[in-house]
Formats: sequence, C-alpha cells, structure tokens
Amino acid sequence: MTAAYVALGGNLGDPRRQLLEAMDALAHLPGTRVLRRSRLYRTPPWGVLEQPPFLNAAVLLDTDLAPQALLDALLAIEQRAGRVRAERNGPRTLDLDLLHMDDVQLDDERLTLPHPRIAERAFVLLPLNDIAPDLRLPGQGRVADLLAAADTQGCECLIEDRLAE
Ligand code: A4P
Ligand code: MG
Repeated sequence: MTAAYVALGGNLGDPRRQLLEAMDALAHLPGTRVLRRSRLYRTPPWGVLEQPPFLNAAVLLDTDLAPQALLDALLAIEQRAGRVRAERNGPRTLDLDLLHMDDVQLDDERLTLPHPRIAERAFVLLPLNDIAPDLRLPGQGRVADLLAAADTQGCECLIEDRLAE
C-alpha cells in the first residue's frame, strides 16, 4: 500500500457536489481507501483570471494502484463529472491532480511526480496542509513551510464543510 495525495478542484456546475462525489468515487476505487479529507476552500482563479472562483480540496489515499493506474482512474472520474478539456488553466467541472505518492519520483510524458507546481499554488497548499502539514515533497519542501511562504490572499476556508477529522 502506498500513500497518495490527490488535489481536487472545480469552478463550473455545482463544484461542491462534484468535489464531494469525487471523494466518494475515490473511496470506491479498487484497493483504495480514503484516509483523510481536507476542508473545502474557495479560492480566486489562478492562471486564467477571467473565470469563476474555484472550490479546492485534497485527500490522502492508501492505495495499491500503481501511479499510472491511479492517474487513469482520476481521469475517468473527471470524465464522469462532465469534464471537457479546453483551455489550459481554464474553467472545469472537476480537476483531479495526483500531487505525490510516497517514495515515487517520475517524469514521463503522462505523469510527473511529485506534481511540479505545488509550491506556487495556495489553492493546493491550503487543503494539503489540512491533511499533511509535515509532508516533505522532494525538490519543493515541507508543506507547512511552503504554505507559510505562499500568497493565500482571497482564499477562504468553508468552515461549515469541516470534513477532516
Ligand atoms: N499529468 C502529468 N502529471 C500529472 C499529475 N501529477 N497529476 C498530465 C495529474 N495529471 C498529470 O492535465 C493534463 C495532463 O497532465 C493529464 O492528462 C496528465 O497526463 P489536465 O488536468 O488536463 O491539465 P490542466 O489541468 O488543464 O492543466 P494544468 O496546467 O495541469 O492545470 P492545473 O495545474 O490542473 O491547474 N485556480 C484555482 N484557484 N484553483 C484551481 O484548482 N486549477 C487550474 C488548473 C487553474 N487555476 C486554478 C485551479
Ligand atoms: Mg489536472
């Protein structure tokens, strides 16, 4: 079994419902359990600014899926949520990014691990810090330290959606 950290995001349709359904779908993957769920965060759009705010979250999985198989499963869940791939960084119903798997570093045409752009993204670091503040991301640093250095302006935690416990 391997620990796997997955980021969830969305800003079209009903993002809250899509994120919660995606967490359920992750819990039903073969050989996979959800160990921790972050709170939900409302975050200003990053990259392409002219789009609605995002909801973001993160989960910690324990899985016996290999990295590529887990990526395939994430893409299938995105498809079922009505994801249409258009503009890079543009609006989407559901985005699932594989952030990190313990003891895995790889870089091929389909998958880069750890995800190379965690350190610069408050919308990833805030929920990741809920579930793994002491995680050390090879090449980037410790999650809580990265968050302390990140620009979290405009990000809010949805208190009523306290899901981590
Ligand atoms: N891929 C490679 N490595 C990975 C990985 N570690 N995890 C490949 C997931 N996928 C990985 O992904 C394109 C391809 O990347 C996948 O098919 C896989 O083979 P994609 O999701 O179609 O690409 P994208 O998401 O449009 O592009 P990009 O640049 O990866 O965007 P991000 O990083 O997903 O960012 N603002 C806020 N506030 N919150 C957000 O969640 N999200 C984005 C998209 C922009 N702005 C945002 C948010
Ligand atoms: Mg993605």
